[in-house]
Amino acid sequence: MKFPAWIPLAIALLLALMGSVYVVSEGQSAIVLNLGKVVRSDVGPGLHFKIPFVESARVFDRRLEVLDANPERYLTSDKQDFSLDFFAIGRIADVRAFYRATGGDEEVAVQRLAPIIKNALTGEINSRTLHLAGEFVENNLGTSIGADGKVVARLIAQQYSFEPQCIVVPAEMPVTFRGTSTDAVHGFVVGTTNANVMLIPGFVATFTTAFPTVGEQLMPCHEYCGTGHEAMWARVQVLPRDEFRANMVIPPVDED
Ligand SMILES: [Cu+2]
Repeated sequence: MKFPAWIPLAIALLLALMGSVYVVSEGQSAIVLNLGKVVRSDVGPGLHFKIPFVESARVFDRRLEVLDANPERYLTSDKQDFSLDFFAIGRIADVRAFYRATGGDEEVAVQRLAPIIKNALTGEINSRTLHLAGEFVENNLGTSIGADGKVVARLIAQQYSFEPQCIVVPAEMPVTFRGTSTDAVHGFVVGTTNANVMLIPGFVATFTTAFPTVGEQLMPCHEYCGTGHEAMWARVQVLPRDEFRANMVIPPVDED
């Protein structure tokens, strides 16, 4: 008996009609759900099959996407008015985890991520009481080595000086600066490094840099902050690593 040629064609057509075929393009990744449960993930580009009716496929873009937040007016705890605007770039690293966390809805992901990013950016702190308790009390200023071995330099800017006046750092090691202002907006640059930040009341500015060479660098305020601005500067003393360790008199600070 001869097998009619139209039968396989008809079956293929039927399967396609029943939704058993799905396509994943370049830059995308898919998961297959069986009655709502993830049964296959990380399905790469190509033509794929699934069980009709029971299984469904969700395709996600894995390319970089931009999260653009709307500018928001922001009042710090000491009633300074700022407008905060930011964007973030990211992509879905784990499609299965993304689906579990958001139900596959990118809008949900944005709603969850935006406040986390915003909090990290604002790092709110009360500039009127920061000298009384917490990270920026006087004996916590300057350089310290944390329990994790990382070097942190904390400073405060105020009209018209930096506290401390001299920051001692080790050469050839990452140093994280954490600074804030108690009054006006100040700025600071460190000598010839790429360190250049604004110190704004109510916010903690933080950056990490390294000093390749031993020696002294000037750290002037570079944002006009009032009549005494010209005289507002501090120094960064870069010591050889061993000498720095030997000179550390400030006890390690507990981060909490
Ligand atoms: Cu200034």
